[in-house]
Amino acid sequence: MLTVYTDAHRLHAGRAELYNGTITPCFEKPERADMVLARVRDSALGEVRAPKDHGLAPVLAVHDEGYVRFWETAWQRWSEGGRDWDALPKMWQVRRLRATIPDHVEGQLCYYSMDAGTPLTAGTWQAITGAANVAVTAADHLLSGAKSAFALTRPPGHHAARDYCGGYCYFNNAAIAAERLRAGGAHRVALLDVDYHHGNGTQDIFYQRDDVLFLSIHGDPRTEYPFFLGHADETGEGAGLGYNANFPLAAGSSVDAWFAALDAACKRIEAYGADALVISLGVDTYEGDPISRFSLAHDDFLRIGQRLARLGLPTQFCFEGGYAVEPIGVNAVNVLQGFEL
Ligand code: Q9C
Ligand code: ZN
Repeated sequence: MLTVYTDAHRLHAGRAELYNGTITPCFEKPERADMVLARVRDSALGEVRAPKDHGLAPVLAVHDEGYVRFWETAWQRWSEGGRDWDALPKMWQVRRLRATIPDHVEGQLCYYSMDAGTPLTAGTWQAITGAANVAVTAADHLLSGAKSAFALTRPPGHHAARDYCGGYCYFNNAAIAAERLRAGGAHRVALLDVDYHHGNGTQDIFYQRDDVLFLSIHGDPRTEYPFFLGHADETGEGAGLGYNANFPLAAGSSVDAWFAALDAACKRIEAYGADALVISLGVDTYEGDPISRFSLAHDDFLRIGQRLARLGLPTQFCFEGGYAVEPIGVNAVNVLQGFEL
């Protein structure tokens, strides 16, 4: 399987997030992707290729223009006058506050954010445009006839909606890939999110569409982040009604319950008649993850790949979460190797 990867992700190295009431070192750090890349190489998964530069058009195909332009100049504006530390939002446009975009960079960061876990850093723009290029390059590989591709994207993307960031995500890499596949001729794309957290951003982007079926298996938002989306009764809207499927599982659910949900999701994908599959591949479902509460073991990740392969679809994996850094490479690459068994 081809892996698409760029070192540009290292330029995004946030210092801190607000977690559990304290300012804590970021869980989402460069070592994560470095570990996955090292495992890709050690396991001889296949070629590792740098992305092509596709410019902003594929990003603008799923994100709001003002949102994208904000990120382009945000660090420069934030650091003018000598701030050389990261920015974090600390206020949100909640119910009955006006959705008016402020002029000030800090106000804009608040407007475009959903949490205080997602810092603006000196290299955020380089990293997020790099990750988008990784996702698009992998999608193009499928469009040229490949059976599979691994987009080793960092930072992750699935919490990022059309016009907001959150959950360590800025541009929605998997959504960008799905849109690219659609534009390149795939009539129906299924996008399955197996990260521990609900893919609220991806759901938001495709909620009113029937050409991209979104499915997500995740910790029940009644107790788990992102809290405000990901319930089972969210089934799509308008033309998209019936094309969104959430499989929330209580925190602490068994591995058997998780695989039963995966099986149900796969059956939905089969019934849909997808031409291509995008997997939002988070491995924070691992039993040792520091911020999540499922209990998949190393070998379970092989089983995920095997089950997905049975769908027989051209499949792109986009890397998302996973915060137990030491085993992150084994867990992620096990999915890819299981797929190829
Ligand atoms: N202070 C992914 O796995 N935790 N994101 C709370 C807000 C957020 C996880 C942060 C967890 C996000 C891609
Ligand atoms: Zn996650």
